[in-house]
Amino acid sequence: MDDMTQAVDPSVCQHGGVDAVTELATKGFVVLPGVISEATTSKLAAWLGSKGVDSDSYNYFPGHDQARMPTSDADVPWEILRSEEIHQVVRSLLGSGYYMNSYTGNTNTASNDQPYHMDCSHYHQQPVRSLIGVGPAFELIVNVYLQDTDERNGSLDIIPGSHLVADVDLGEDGEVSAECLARIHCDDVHQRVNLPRGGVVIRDKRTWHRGTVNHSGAQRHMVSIRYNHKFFQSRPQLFDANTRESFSNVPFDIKNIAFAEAAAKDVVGD
Ligand SMILES: O=C(O)CCC(=O)C(=O)O
Repeated sequence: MDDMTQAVDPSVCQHGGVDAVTELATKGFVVLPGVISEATTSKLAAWLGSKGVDSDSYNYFPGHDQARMPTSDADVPWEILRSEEIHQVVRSLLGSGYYMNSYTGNTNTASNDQPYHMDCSHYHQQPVRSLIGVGPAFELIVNVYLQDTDERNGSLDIIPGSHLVADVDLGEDGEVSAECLARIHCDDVHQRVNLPRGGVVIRDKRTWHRGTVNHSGAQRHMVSIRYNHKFFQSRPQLFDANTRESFSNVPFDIKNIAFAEAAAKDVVGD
């Protein structure tokens, strides 16, 4: 019932003439330029730059590092968490009752491209996928660039439509085999996502992608927030107690948000 009352007509999710929901469902990602203000992006970039990265928590190569995001009311980027442009799209794919299951950042100073990878596995094993396909989207990642981002400083590289490829071999860490990449003519179809600061990429977590080398000599910051379908198991996301009121009007379910005094915090998402 709540799915019906909160349903969004996908056709209203237009962004610069692009039907965002169709793009996300068919290509596995959608690009929404100019969503988040300069005030928010520069404040958050400065905050992340002042904290340093969790260099024990890198993805594939040092320099593709996880960054802790602010959890205090004054520093949480509420504009990103509440953005109706973002949530219209997320709601259209995941329905009502979805929630934020990871709240983190990626700081890139890398001198290597990551391998193309999936951030998760498919729901079904290969024999079942070959019968009924890959199934529905259940996890979406919202990435926000906090500075102008392109080939110079490590923009994302994504393979359109790859979330729907049922016949995929993944390594231990989700890396896609060379044979699978060749089969879909990766060199011809891959796409660099270059965007001015404040641009948003919403991607199905299954879409093959990689972080790329940063030649700029400066840190490249990117927000990475994961929203999950309500059927997916949640895990606690810890914020400072002073955010309790601000969380009362976010457009997603807060069943897994936990509030704690600042001293007790120790979580990094993925
Ligand atoms: O930080 C980056 O450039 C990309 C990070 C990413 O997408 C990943 O680690 O899966």
